[in-house]
Amino acid sequence: MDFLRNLPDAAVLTDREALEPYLRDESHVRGSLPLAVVRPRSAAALKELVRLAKAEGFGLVPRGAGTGKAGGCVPTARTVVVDFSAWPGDLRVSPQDLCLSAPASAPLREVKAAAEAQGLFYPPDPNSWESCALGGTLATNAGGPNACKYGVTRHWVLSVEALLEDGDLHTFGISSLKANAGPALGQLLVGSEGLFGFIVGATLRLTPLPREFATLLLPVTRWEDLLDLPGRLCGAGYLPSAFEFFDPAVLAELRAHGPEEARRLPGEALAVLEFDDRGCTSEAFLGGLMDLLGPVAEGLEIASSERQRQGIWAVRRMTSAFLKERHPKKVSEDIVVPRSRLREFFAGLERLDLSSVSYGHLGDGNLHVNLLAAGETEPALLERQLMDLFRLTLSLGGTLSGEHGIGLAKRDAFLALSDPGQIRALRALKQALDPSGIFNPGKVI
Ligand code: 2HG
Ligand code: ZN
Repeated sequence: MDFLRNLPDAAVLTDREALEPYLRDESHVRGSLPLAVVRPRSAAALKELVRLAKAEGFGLVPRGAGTGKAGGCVPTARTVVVDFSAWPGDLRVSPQDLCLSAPASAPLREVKAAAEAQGLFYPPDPNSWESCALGGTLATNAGGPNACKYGVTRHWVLSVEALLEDGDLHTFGISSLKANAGPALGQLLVGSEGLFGFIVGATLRLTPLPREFATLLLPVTRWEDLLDLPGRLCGAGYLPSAFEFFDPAVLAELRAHGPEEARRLPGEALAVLEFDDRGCTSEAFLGGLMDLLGPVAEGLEIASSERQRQGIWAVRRMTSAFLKERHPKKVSEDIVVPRSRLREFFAGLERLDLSSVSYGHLGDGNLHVNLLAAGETEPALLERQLMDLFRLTLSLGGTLSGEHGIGLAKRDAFLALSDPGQIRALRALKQALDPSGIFNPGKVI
């Protein structure tokens, strides 16, 4: 790649062997071999990259730690991958402003730990939280179990610094929750999957660290009995910090082939609920909760030690990798339906011509519907099955993705099923903010 030879402050990789790992993320999508991978270390490197991309007609694909689930960071044809792992910057916590600033390269694990060291909490907790980079979570607007109470990444972003098509870095937002001088342009970049520019750093909102947890295992014999619970709990004034579930098929598989902790899990189906409000372990709180949950549960268990709590979470956290290992070609979805429509959703799913298993974030309606036999299903049929699943989801006021994004994996369905006005608006924004089409071409739209 001759034209990248004089790029300042950047490592440039062009060996096929070095490029191979960039062809994939954690989705089932595979990319095309990029022209090169660049690891920029300064604004000057980015400025020159943007200039070259326009002059030579190649696209730029942003990459954090490659843990995405929708193919947002896999290269399309004639692109250079911009790997932000060497992007410089300090991680700084400001307890007085209840915020933290960090570069895109910061591991999310370190972001969360830095907040905790000051008695503060950064809630977004995607399953990859121990291995992903902050930049990727910003680009994809990552979620996780805690979204049930705390929302997703965008709800914790105060400001972003981003590379725009002029080749310069620009900052949107300030270190305060109140910033109302014009529309929140930074929010347009969060979750944009790099369509309008690349986020290189951010200032994140923090909140006091919860220190009291009630973690409950709620087994049921008829798993549909779980489906009204998220709505009923919220209606009664209880907001869990997480409300996860395993349907009977996932639970049976975990119990039969999972780790030691999974073998002891009770019930035919199971929910894991966690509360983190002050007082959530008091008799008064738990008593009220039992009145609500008791009639549904077949023997509720409350984790009695931090060790037991961590054991429960370890099982939940390994479920995605565990299923992937057992069904390497499975396709996993990330749909959302409103809490109040969960029962209708699963009744509708049963009527569809597809065989699926589900687990995930029941408390906010974000369901990981998995088609385990996708590898053996004829591609046209698989596509039809996924479209049926998406149509059912949309008919109930839901959406195609709650936390993983659209990327390449869901682009065609997104284009086919979205309101045409939404797609027109997105295309107009793309044209205005990236007229040369250099940022993450071929993704989302
Ligand atoms: C989870 O909740 C992750 O475990 C991954 O979002 C889900 O693999 C998946 O589809
Ligand atoms: Zn998830």
